[in-house]
Amino acid sequence: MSLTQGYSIMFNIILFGPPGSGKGTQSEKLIAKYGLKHLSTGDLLRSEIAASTPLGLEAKNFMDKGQLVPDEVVIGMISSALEANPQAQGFLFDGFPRTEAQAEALDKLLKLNQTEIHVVLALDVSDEELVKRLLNRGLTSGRSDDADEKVIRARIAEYNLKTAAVAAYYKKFDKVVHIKGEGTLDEIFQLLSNEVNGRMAEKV
Ligand code: B4P
Repeated sequence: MSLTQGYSIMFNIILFGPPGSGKGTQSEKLIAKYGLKHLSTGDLLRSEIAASTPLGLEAKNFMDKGQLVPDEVVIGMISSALEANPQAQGFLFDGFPRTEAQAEALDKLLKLNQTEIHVVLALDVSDEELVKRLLNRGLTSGRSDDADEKVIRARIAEYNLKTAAVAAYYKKFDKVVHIKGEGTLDEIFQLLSNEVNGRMAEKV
């Protein structure tokens, strides 16, 4: 693969936060503004489930219980997605990495292509607001993991147990910026855009 063609202008973002913090929602706006390739492991897994592939059937068992899908499955998916997009100007990683092992694997994959993560935007939202948003989405999304408060709380617990460590990992490299994830969509998008603009300007 050759991601290196776009290296000089490449900008890679991780949009980070607990389930329901607005990652998917804000990703749509960020990719439209900055022309990045959106890679959402949640979306990729749901496509596999919809197509009833063996990978999807395995993943569904974990997702329905609010648990993370095994690292090797999602790392393989991201590796293939990177290879499939050699012309990308940069990537927006949404919902990935979710464990320290995934973060280390992503760093290695990007390094192989002479690029790196430039900023980790971490959305902060209270647990009660997360539960409220996801139950609300569950009314229309048809997602089994949004339908039951017990599963939603299991997802939040899984985040605290395994995923919060990813922010600590990137803090060592001074890449994490915390953003208040409560407010209107436009207010939050403005805060995110200000950070991206600042980091992009530093890079030039
Ligand atoms: P994901 O698909 O990543 O989804 P998510 O965390 O549930 O939601 P997201 O954060 O994107 O939702 P948003 O707030 O935008 O993961 C699903 C599952 O897949 C995981 O539990 C896991 O099992 C598996 N998985 C995925 N990636 C994995 C990985 N790397 N490793 C292992 N397993 C993995 O939206 C939530 C709701 O809030 C929406 O209805 C939205 O409209 C609303 N909302 C957003 N912003 C708002 C605001 N400012 N105010 C009010 N409401 C708002």
